[in-house]
Amino acid sequence: MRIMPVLAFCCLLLLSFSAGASDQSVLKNGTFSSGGQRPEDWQTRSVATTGDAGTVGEVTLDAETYHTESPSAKLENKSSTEYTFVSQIINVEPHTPYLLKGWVKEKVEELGGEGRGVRMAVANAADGNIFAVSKSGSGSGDWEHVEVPFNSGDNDSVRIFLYLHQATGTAWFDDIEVVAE
Ligand SMILES: [Ca+2]
Repeated sequence: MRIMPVLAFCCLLLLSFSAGASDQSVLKNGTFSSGGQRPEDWQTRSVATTGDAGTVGEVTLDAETYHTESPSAKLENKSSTEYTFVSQIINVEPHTPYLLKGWVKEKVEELGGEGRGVRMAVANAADGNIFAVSKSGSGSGDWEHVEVPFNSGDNDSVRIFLYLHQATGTAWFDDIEVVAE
């Protein structure tokens, strides 16, 4: 008779402990609230993906369009050959399931030949090879919740990518988190 309450208490303790742990994002500045012109803790880059370089896109902080709090990260491409992204290397426990999640808004005007549009992705920190990715966004719409489950495998760090790939238009990202599951 006395075992049940003890077991129940232990279960509650375990539940509250794991709930606390999973609330803790290992990603920094996922709200993009730190930084002046550029988001702090994130690397930003835009490259032309064809020989005729032309223009390259840009990453700014958008104080007008955001999910819960100003600002968001705004990625813009002027041609459908550009690839613009923000990325951050985070520490993870090896062989652990994680969830990359956040909010994405897109206004894609034209997708290039091999364009993958708007995506959130997880890559090996060492070589940048992507091993988990969200579905491709290539339209226009309001804020949408996106989740990318992944397992860290042998990695003790991974690189998170938020990108607008070979598409003309704009992608906004906000409230990005990575939590252990
Ligand atoms: Ca924000």
